[in-house]
Amino acid sequence: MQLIASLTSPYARKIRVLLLEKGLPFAMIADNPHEPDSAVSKVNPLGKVPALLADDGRCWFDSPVIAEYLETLSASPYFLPSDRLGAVEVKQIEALADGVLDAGVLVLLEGRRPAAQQSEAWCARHWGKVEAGLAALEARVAGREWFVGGNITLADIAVGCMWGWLDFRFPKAGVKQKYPALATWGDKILARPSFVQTHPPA
Ligand SMILES: N[C@@H](CCC(=O)N[C@@H](CS)C(=O)NCC(=O)O)C(=O)O
Repeated sequence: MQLIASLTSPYARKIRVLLLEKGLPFAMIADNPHEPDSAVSKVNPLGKVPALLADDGRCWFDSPVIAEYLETLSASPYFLPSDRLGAVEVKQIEALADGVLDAGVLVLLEGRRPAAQQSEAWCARHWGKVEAGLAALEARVAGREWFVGGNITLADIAVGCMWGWLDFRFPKAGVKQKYPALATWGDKILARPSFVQTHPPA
């Protein structure tokens, strides 16, 4: 398998963590999706990382789809519960974590536009989604070891990648102080070898 990914993408990190946790061998093709001639634009019409080139020649994107695809391979441990409702619950948390990222990415990119073109209202609107998502995740994880059930699932991996990315891109936002249950939980998941190995470069 080949994974087209950037080293800083939290969506790609989700897949790299899953591959490592499952012990599935893969070749990483480091790519910059923002370059016009990016490798990913040749296989994903949306031009976004990650994209997975499977051994049977198929190409999968985006990260929630790749995560589900990996569950179809005979590679334990599995990160979606076998009961379908439990799996939907996990996917709901994944969607929330990814949605926090989507909003955070919009704020990050807005901040890279020329100062005169930036909109404070736009940033406030999308940062509001980040805060609302974090508040919901804080309430969910308080007093729990894992987000769904008694074992690590895709929900935990998705939230862990989102939490690590916020610290990477918005270290001064104060989210660790504001969301202490998430912070304690985050310290634990980010210490797993699969997360340590995929830490974004400085
Ligand atoms: N929903 C997608 C989001 C992927 C995404 O936004 N990736 C970013 C990198 S973090 C990207 O490739 N951006 C390039 C672009 O938007 O052109 C997923 O979960 O895979």
